[in-house]
Amino acid sequence: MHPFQTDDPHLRPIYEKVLARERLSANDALSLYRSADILAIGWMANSVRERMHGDTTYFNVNRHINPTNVCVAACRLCAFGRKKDSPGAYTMALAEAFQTAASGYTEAVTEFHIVGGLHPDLPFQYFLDLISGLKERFPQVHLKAFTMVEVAYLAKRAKLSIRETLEKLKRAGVDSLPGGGAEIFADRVRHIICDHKIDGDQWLETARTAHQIGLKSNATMLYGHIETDEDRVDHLLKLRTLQDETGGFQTFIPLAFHPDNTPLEHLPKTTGMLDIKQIAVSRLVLNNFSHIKAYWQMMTPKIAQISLRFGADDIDGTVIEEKIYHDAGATTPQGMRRQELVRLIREAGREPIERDTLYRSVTRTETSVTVAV
Ligand code: V47
Repeated sequence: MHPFQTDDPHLRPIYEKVLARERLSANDALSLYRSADILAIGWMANSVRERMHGDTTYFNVNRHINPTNVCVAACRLCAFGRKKDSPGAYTMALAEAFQTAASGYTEAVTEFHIVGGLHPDLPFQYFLDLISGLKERFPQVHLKAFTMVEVAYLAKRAKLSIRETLEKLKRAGVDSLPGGGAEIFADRVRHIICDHKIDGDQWLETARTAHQIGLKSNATMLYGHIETDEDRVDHLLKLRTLQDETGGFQTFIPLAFHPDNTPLEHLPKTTGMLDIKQIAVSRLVLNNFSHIKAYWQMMTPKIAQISLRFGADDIDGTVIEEKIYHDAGATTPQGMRRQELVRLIREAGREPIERDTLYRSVTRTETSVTVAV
């Protein structure tokens, strides 16, 4: 590796810390956000990434299922949710959800990623039946289902505690939780972009409870709207603190805000510089997270590929049918073939490793799939 170089005096002390494997402070994180020396920041993030994973880059073969877009919340950040009787509102009957899961299904699929709106009428039993029905039909597929926001809403509607709700979901077959709904924890921002959601502390508390009962989860941060650098740093440090306590987060996924078709449509889109810097800052600040994911659907395959040399070690999966970003104007394909993901990773000079949701490597022979335990 070539030597570290920078003209930015604020980055030197951060470099010393990175070399010594010391944790970065809030001020260090702010200096990273405020520096334009993307190559120096990327050098540091890449060195941490290679220290942790070498050239290994993870991807998986997954399918997204969004059982309903009906949502009582009316978050300004969202183009996906609909009121119950609005045009375009849909709710899948259970049979339809099972059919969606089966369409395009091959033995290669190892994960269903299941998230949806906060439906005012669907009973908790619908979600339990959805999960147990999927488990029965696809027993080898990992069910990564329901964000902390959905779990908290289901608990409220079923008049159960968060713990009881999570326990019932786990018993029905939920294997882990995705990282959505975290947005930005700062109240000031949340009031504007997602006023109807649980607050940041409730999101963190729900994640804590999930981890305590043995469910792993991911974590996300939505950036590139009205948040400040300080808000982003606050968000990252809150996640780092909870991770110290539970160790239950697997992957951090920074999500770039897509404004089209949302009430915040007037905001500009994120730039390549910010997208790449966000990946690098995440890798450097979240030293207790094993994985940083460059979600190609959100970043575009081209930026996600470059991110693999700026701190990211995961590029997500085949997805098959993405709705949340495409309703908000994403122009990426709705799914990507396995070979195409492999090519993106190889051309970045990295080694593709297919993983399951728990980061165990998946090896394939022509007729069978084996997950190493
Ligand atoms: O929580 C919604 C975001 C999230 C918009 O855990 C938007 O592996 C940008 O969490 N522009 C859902 N973002 C997606 C998500 C996710 C995706 C991939 C993998 C994983 C994982 C999780 O999408 C929401 C919200 O933060 N979102 N609307 C929008 N207009």
